[in-house]
Amino acid sequence: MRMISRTTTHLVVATVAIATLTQSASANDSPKRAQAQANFQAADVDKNGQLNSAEFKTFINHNADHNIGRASSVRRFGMYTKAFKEADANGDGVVTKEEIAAQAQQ
Ligand SMILES: [Ca+2]
Ligand SMILES: [Ca+2]
Repeated sequence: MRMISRTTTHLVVATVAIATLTQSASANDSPKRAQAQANFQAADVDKNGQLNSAEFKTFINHNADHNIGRASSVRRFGMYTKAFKEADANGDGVVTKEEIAAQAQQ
């Protein structure tokens, strides 16, 4: 009887620990996503909702400042053009929010 109650206690503790971990992971993720959106707005100088290559470079630099995704590596190695081509999924020369969101989910 005593064994059973101890096992149950352990299970409850483990479940709470997992729930806490999951919550903190999403809590960390959400402000970064909000920051990335703010960076997109700030980088989109002409406010057309899309980033051309110059605006995209600004976007990467803002993201690197906030340690978002691979931006700091892109900035360190100066790989803006490569990153821009990767983000521009349909190759029309501008990067939309949707294209960035799709890339972030990969
Ligand atoms: Ca723009
Ligand atoms: Ca595009």
